[in-house]
Amino acid sequence: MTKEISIIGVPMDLGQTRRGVDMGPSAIRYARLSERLEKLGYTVYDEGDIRVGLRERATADTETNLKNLSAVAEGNDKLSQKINEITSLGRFPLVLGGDHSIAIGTLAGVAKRSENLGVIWYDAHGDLNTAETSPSGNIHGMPLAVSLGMGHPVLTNIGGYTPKIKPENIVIIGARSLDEGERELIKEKGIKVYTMHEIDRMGMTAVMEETITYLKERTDGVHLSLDLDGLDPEDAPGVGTPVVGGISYRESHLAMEMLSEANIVTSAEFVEINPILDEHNKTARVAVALISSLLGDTLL
Ligand code: B3U
Ligand code: MN
Ligand code: MN
Repeated sequence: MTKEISIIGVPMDLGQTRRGVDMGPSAIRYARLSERLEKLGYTVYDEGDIRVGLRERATADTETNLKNLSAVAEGNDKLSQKINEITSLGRFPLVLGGDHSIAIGTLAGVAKRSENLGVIWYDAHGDLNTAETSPSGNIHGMPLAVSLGMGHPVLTNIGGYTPKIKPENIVIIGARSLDEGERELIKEKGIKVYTMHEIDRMGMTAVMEETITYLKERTDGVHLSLDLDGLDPEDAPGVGTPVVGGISYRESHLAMEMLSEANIVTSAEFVEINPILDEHNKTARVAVALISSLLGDTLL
């Protein structure tokens, strides 16, 4: 893996309705991300934050039920351009959220250089809703569907092409809150999912071994999209939509360490940290610890 990392903050809170998730990038930087990565031998370029527009006055787009559609699209467009600059320099893009709607821009950027991009979606949710199936109109519940080419064209066409990824190149890990439309889509498209049931039953070691083998066979790069609500709220309380019964801190570390050993991850994002809902920046510190493990920190 390249020893050059670019950090991009995306203070986006328009993909959902709770305030505070826009402070995620600051909280992660405050938890000493750059210092940790420099200690691991990386050259770190902090690219600062992408400028995100303002919350729109109307609660939802009048013709769809999508909240803050143009501002979310605009922020993601800027993000995808920034990612293109970074990958063209051969650096590893590390994106800090912000709510999960920013995966639309990250994937638009990273998938441009990849015929067969793999995606690990580490999340309590599927984020596979469209305007038609969404119970909330919140775009942070839609980025995986958008990246598959499903959803409003203003979102699916970000980066100037669609789709970004193929359903068979996705692995969802940690799911335990899926809407009806998402379940149907998972079955229809044959998306690989390890719910909490499989994690309990097989153990995280086997889940990650299978995931790594599966993605190695069919992809030419892997994007890790890690929503902190994939973890149990005991370990990561600072998230907007906590769901009980999640992945533990230890299991998450193991998953990151196994990905590091396999050396398959080519870009990553850590999202949904809400410092207002957090306890003394615990969730941001967890994110920094997981990022370090992903990027090669070993205990010895
Ligand atoms: N699936 C629900 C809830 C949700 C999705 N992502 C989060 N919450 N964080 C929705 O609104 O689409
Ligand atoms: Mn998510
Ligand atoms: Mn989630």
